[in-house]
Amino acid sequence: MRVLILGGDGFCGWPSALHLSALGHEITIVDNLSRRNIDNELEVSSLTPIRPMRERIAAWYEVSGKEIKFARIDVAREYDALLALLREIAPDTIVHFAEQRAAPYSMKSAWHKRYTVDNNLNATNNVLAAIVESGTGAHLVHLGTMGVYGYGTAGAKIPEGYLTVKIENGAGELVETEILYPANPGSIYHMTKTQDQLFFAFYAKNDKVRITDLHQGIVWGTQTEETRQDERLINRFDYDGDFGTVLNRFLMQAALGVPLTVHGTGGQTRAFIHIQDTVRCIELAVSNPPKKGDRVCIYNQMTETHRVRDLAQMIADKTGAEISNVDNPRNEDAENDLLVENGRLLDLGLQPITLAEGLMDEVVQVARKYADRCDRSKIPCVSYWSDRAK
Ligand code: NAD
Ligand code: USQ
Repeated sequence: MRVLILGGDGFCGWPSALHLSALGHEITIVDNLSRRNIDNELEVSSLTPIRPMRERIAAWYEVSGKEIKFARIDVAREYDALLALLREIAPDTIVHFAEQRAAPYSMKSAWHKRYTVDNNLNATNNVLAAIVESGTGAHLVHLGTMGVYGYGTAGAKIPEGYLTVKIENGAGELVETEILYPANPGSIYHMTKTQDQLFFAFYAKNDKVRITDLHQGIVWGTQTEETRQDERLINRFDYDGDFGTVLNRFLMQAALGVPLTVHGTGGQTRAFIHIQDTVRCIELAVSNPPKKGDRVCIYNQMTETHRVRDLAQMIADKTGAEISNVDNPRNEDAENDLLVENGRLLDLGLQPITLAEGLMDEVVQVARKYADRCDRSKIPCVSYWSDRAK
């Protein structure tokens, strides 16, 4: 298959591009390198020494004999270039990772809120409009988030996208229907993903675009089978207060011997998935497109749930790290339970990797190896959800 990977320079996009290339797909990465520029803005860099895109691609060719093409396009702003690329390549599938993905970054200031909304919503709408205008009929696979649902539960498992409800009609009868599970975003970033869902529902209905939306949990780990093959293929490792996600941050903090930064009581329960499973899920989504005219195909892409304080305790027990309960910069429930349906990817053949010592050790080893690249002043999260929290 010809596959475009939008956002293919990023943490999930790069290993996914390599994995699909290893499977024999013809890969073109599209990226505007905005994530690398945000590192410049925040004066931080990936803990791992990621190489420039051309060097990454050349290394992959040396290692695998497979070519990956690269186009530097801003998907949110350069619509004509995107359309021309779609016409030139006529992709069978487009995997869309190209959004600003950090909740704290999206809440930093009015500028960051506006940037996140402009970037993410225009990127998604541009891709959809270009699929329609180019007439390629490409299947769009999008990375959504578990955060579209919020993290609460009414006692039942959160379904994969759609909720069956009964409403009373004018004649007093109960009528059954299906709706998108009610959106409940917890940050401007998460809100853009809830709005993406409406774009997808509309384009699937109106233009019969084939769309898969993957509601992914928090990704942890760094390396995959392919990125491990050469130092120059190494994946990103974000550890800073804006882009570092909780489990990788804790593992890095343990490796450095600094206290684990648990927000509040650490009672937040979240969904997790290892990066190796992310790339496998992308493979499964790419190989199982919905039919033309189908509603949006939604999967919950997560393999396990954990409470933040339990994760911290597990790592502390293993490494002797201290736990520090810091004021929570976010507006979120101090404690929540989370029950999630995730049978659809399992039915397609996903064999989940769960939080295992070996894998956690690997992340700690990676963190130790590059510890001298860490700027400790960038560890605290200093992006606040409201003035009250300052
Ligand atoms: P990332 O920031 O590492 O990668 C995103 C890539 O997209 C970057 O290389 C960036 O330069 C590029 N990009 C952003 N806007 C663009 C634009 N307008 N035009 C072209 N390129 C653009 O993020 P990631 O962790 O790889 O996340 C990828 C996707 O997966 C995101 O949509 C994110 O919401 C979703 N996701 C990530 C996680 C996680 O834990 N990392 C969890 C759930 C969902
Ligand atoms: N947290 C801590 N200490 C830290 C960092 C975070 O206690 O040092 C807490 C946060 O307060 C939050 C939880 O850990 O309760 C998760 O935070 P996170 O930064 O790991 O995850 P989140 O902001 O939700 O965002 C990440 C990705 C995002 C993706 C989302 C999936 O950055 O792209 O969409 O995970 S999900 O959480 O399932 O919505």
